[in-house]
Amino acid sequence: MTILTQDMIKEAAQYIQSKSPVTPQIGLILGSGLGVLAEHIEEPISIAYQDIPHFPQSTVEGHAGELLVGSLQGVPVVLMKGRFHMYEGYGPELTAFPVRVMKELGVSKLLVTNAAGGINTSFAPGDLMLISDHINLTGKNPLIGPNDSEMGPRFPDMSQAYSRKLRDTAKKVASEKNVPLQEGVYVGLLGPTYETPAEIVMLRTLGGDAVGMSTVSEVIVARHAGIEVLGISCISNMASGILDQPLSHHEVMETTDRVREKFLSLVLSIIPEM
Ligand code: R1P
Repeated sequence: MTILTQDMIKEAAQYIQSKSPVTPQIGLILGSGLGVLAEHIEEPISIAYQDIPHFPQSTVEGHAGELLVGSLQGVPVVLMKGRFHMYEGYGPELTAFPVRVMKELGVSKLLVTNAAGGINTSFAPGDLMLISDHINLTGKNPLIGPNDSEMGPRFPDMSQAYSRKLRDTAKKVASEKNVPLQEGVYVGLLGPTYETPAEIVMLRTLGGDAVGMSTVSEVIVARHAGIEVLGISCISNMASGILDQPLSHHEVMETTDRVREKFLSLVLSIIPEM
């Protein structure tokens, strides 16, 4: 476990502030293959993760390892083109370190996105799913260890981990833009293996609609820090055992590329309404 101190958070934030004068209101984390949104940032300042003090490095295809500060539809934002996963060898607190830095930069709302396998058999690859809630089955929690009460409470409330208000806004925008939007529960696992068919049956029985290997740590830290969260999954494939075909990250990337216009249309319209 890495103990992340206020000093480390401040050092990272100060480095970013030294590159850009923008005070971001919204933070965005772009999942596998969903980095296309970064192309729409106005007057972007791009910072490589490797240059930011204490930031981990992105090692997964489809995660560029680049932080952008600028504005989206006129709203000041900080955007992560690529995230960190525990299967890369990082502890949960490190995967969520950027959320702490976002808070220090002034962020009050977070939009998390990910590529996820569809567990709900009424879903289809290419669907977008509003995350209504999550089940953390990683066996890890980024808040393990001493609690710094200046950062947040020892026992954070998770009863509305994904803000109902922001979900209502997303649903309203999706209907105005005629973008079909599923809604469901995201199950976070450790990875990096995809699930077995038996595991998918179990996850469906537990109430999961989509499954992935990210997001839950980021959302836990965001809620600890008092940041409101909106989450959108791109159903990149049907989970194991539903279709008679093997799963691959290649397919995940292909699907996220195919839905890019729909994803962009939805997210770009949601941002000014958040
Ligand atoms: C597997 O194909 C990868 O895609 C998803 C899974 O979590 C895993 O990392 O990536 P994101 O959750 O980062 O979108």
